[in-house]
Amino acid sequence: MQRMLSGIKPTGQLTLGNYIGALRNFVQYQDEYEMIVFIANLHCITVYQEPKELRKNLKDAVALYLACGLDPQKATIFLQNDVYEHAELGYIMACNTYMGELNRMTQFKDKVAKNEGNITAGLYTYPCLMAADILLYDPDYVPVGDDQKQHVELARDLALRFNHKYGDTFKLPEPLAAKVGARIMSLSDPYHKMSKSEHSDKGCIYLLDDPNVAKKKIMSAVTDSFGEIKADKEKQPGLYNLMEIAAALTNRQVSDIVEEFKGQGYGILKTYVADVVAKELTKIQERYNAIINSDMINETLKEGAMKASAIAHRKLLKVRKKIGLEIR
Ligand code: ATP
Ligand code: LTN
Repeated sequence: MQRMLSGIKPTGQLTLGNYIGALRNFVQYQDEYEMIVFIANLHCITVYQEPKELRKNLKDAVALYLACGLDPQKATIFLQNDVYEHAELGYIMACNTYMGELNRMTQFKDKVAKNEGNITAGLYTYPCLMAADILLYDPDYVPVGDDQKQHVELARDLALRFNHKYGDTFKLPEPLAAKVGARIMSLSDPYHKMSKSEHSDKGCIYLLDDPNVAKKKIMSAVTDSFGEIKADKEKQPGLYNLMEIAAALTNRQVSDIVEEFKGQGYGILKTYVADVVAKELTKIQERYNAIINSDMINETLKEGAMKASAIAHRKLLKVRKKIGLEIR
């Protein structure tokens, strides 16, 4: 069975974008691949997080992973810092990465351009830790959204360089883009992705939003004044985004939804999308409520860390030996 690995960085509450672009696909992949997913808590702190809030977000993220259908019997689910090997290999990767390579990372450049101040060294070397997260497990595929593709490509370059310098050690990972919904857009500004780091809440649906609040957000989503239901992503990005959300959640094609609503008003389409989203959130939240105060979270993380550590430990030993760090 081929192996797949991905991480999610819950610096806030998980969104419908995370669900459609990532989580939901992981649930499908767990039947076809040996799936490893982790909560990238070390990545979260590259930007300051209020500790109490971070703890809540991390716990919610695990509960939501499970509520969305990830099954700890099938997938290995763990917290990044429970497996110490990530930090050590992250450091080793940083020693094999050129500053020029990190300077080219668009995500870092964007953050610097926004000039939010207090940019940390951790944020700069983030891609080295991400490379370690991946290379420790020799995955065949790394499913990520568009924004993370460049980081996976760097991991691949670093693996190649390491193999060349020290002999065959790492498998070269391939990024894998989601089929539908790789980029769900903000409801209030369809030119930007739906994101938890957005300033206004109106454009972003959270998985733990009250379903009625989510419905209202959909009903007031920005569309256009053409007044015609068509699948035109360029000219009618808001409308297209709504149809893409519904298509992803119902396993339909956008063209199929266009056929159904052609000639009708936007309001009717929005009501349909709002109902689809509210139904999905209700289903997820029912399971979340059953999980959040149960032992399932601790058990899942303990079991997951044990399984992941066994793989990561073997790989790190090999790396230490290849570099010449081991003298026993
Ligand atoms: P931020 O929203 O703060 O920029 P993020 O949501 O991209 O962060 P993660 O929580 O690590 O950061 O994202 C987890 C996964 O969800 C990634 O693979 C990411 O590409 C995907 N994802 C995030 N937002 C969207 C979106 N709007 N549409 C589709 N996929 C998304
Ligand atoms: N950088 C990613 C989260 C992440 C990740 C990984 C994804 C950290 N390590 C390894 C895939 C593989 C993000 O911000 N979404």
